[in-house]
Amino acid sequence: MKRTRLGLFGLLVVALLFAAVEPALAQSINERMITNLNQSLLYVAIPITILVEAILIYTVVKYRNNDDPQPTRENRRLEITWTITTAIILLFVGLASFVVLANPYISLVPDAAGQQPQAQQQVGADLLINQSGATAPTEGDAVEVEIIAYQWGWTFHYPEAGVNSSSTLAIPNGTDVYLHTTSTDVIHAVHVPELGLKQDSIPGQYNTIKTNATETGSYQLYCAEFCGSGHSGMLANMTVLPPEEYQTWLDEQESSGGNASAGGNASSNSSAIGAVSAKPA
Ligand SMILES: [Cu+2]
Repeated sequence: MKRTRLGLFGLLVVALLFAAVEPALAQSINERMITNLNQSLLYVAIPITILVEAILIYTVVKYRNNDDPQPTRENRRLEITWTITTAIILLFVGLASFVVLANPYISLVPDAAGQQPQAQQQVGADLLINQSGATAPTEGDAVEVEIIAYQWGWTFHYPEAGVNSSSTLAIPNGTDVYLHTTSTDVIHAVHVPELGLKQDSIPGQYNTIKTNATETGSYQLYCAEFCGSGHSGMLANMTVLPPEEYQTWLDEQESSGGNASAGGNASSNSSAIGAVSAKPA
């Protein structure tokens, strides 16, 4: 049975090595973490699948003409081996998942009082530090956007600039962005699959997504919660711009008097449909 044990440990080592390999570039920190975790779990699952199927096929073929099958006798070493191996694998899966799930980019937990999203407090704290310290606010400062969902469209509100946009959610790349979402009627959900973003928009409360987009480009924003007959048209364009272009965009919205009434309906949102696909600039 020594060979079996060596084989099992060999497979485990190979799986963990694969898991340590850095995967391809992702468009955001959120997306990279999710993809990393998926790949890590896959690299663990594939060797296990192959091992189990191989033993199954081997057993079926070898004993296919056995009219008098005998039960397996106790084998303590084999039992200890598979118990420890399984424990290591489960620990790896549990720890890897926990590290990702507990990360603020994946699940931002509101504070205990439930009054204010933790993100807003963090941003507030950052601003205080910047104001009291010698350093002026930089381009690295976090950006906050309020995403208001309604039947059937979106309003993207930029509180610092006092700007509203209905068809485009623009953010700068390489910057922490907090998206606080709520709804004015029924439950909707913000979903940008290519950036690994998803959060429910619920009337009467704010849910916050923290993200940091690494690649510039245009991405499709969907409503991911069925919300009535206009649900399928509830789309918008999420654009990740270099910080200077983002500032220009914001100034343009400001000067053109970008406000909630500017095309805040389903038909104007549908104009974004053709314009969006992942095209890194
Ligand atoms: Cu919706």
